[in-house]
Amino acid sequence: MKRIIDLRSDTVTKPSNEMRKAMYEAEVGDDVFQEDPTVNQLQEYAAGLLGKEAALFVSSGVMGNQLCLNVLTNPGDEVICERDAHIFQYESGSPAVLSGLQIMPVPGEMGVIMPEQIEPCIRPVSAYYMPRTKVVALENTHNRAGGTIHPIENIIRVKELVNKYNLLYHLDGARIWNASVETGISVKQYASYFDSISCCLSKGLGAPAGSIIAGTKEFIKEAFRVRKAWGGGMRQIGILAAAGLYALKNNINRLAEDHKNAKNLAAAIAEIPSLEIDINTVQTNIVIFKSVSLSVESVIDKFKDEGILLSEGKPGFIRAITHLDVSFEDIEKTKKIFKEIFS
Ligand code: TLP
Repeated sequence: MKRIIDLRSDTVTKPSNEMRKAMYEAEVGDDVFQEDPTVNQLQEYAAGLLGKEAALFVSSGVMGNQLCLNVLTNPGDEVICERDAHIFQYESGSPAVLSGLQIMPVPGEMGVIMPEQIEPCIRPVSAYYMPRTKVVALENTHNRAGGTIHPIENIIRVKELVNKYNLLYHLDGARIWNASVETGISVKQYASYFDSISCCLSKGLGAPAGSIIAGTKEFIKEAFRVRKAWGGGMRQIGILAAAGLYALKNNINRLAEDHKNAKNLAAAIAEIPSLEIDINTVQTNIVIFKSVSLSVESVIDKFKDEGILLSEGKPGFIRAITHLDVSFEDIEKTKKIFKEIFS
């Protein structure tokens, strides 16, 4: 059978044999009673890694972000985020549906929004006829911007603004591990500026499902309650938590390899005249580019015929993501196919 090189997302990773072994051997209990030892272990380990008082294992990145927003806000509040943020573009309008929130999207540069852009968007407290600004949410790394890393200096400057206006600060850190590995800044430091953080175990880290949210004990206690209300209370879920624990303990540092592979591929794309790529955005494991000669659909189809799967990054753009099931050799083969298709 022809080997498929799946670059559609880092969500497509499959659990390795070692991870499956950890899942098989996991001790389990009823997590709705908070009696699953493996879930409890994962939550404690993740809280320690992120430097937060407590953490909660949730089913997905969307659930993580939405639980955080729900707990931080009241209906009618407003959340400021970058216009291409996942919570605004790809979470099915959940801030409105699940929490009665309105989003104030701010157009950013490489996924970054500056305090100078955010400040004019903050509603005056005296304006009772306006929504109340409650949360500023950042995304790091930024998916739609191409896996870009949010500069720590700007995270700190936005934090100062958040403090000045008594707001709360959320991080969609679905790929915070990638940012940390690339910059050498610990996830603990990244998380330290935020009231809540959501991070995925099922992307580059290779777990089959699950995300972690973290914050104060009080915050997590309320998130635990809301998770149950939303039908997210699971039972002998230690089987999945074991995969998450394995991922956190074994698969973070190797993300550097994915970043090397992405840069290798991006450099080859940059040499093809009919393709446009901003090489500055290729900072971690995502490569976003545009074809001037072919539609997104036909590029995806042509690569599919060659056994290489790509996806649409944002309208008009094609996305390739590297991950632990994509090797150096796979990238070399992909580069060859690029040359053939676009020669
Ligand atoms: N991203 C997926 C798609 O939804 C686009 C992908 O293939 O990249 N935050 C960020 C920054 C994300 O990229 C994603 C998933 C999520 C949250 C949601 O995670 P899941 O899919 O676990 O709900």
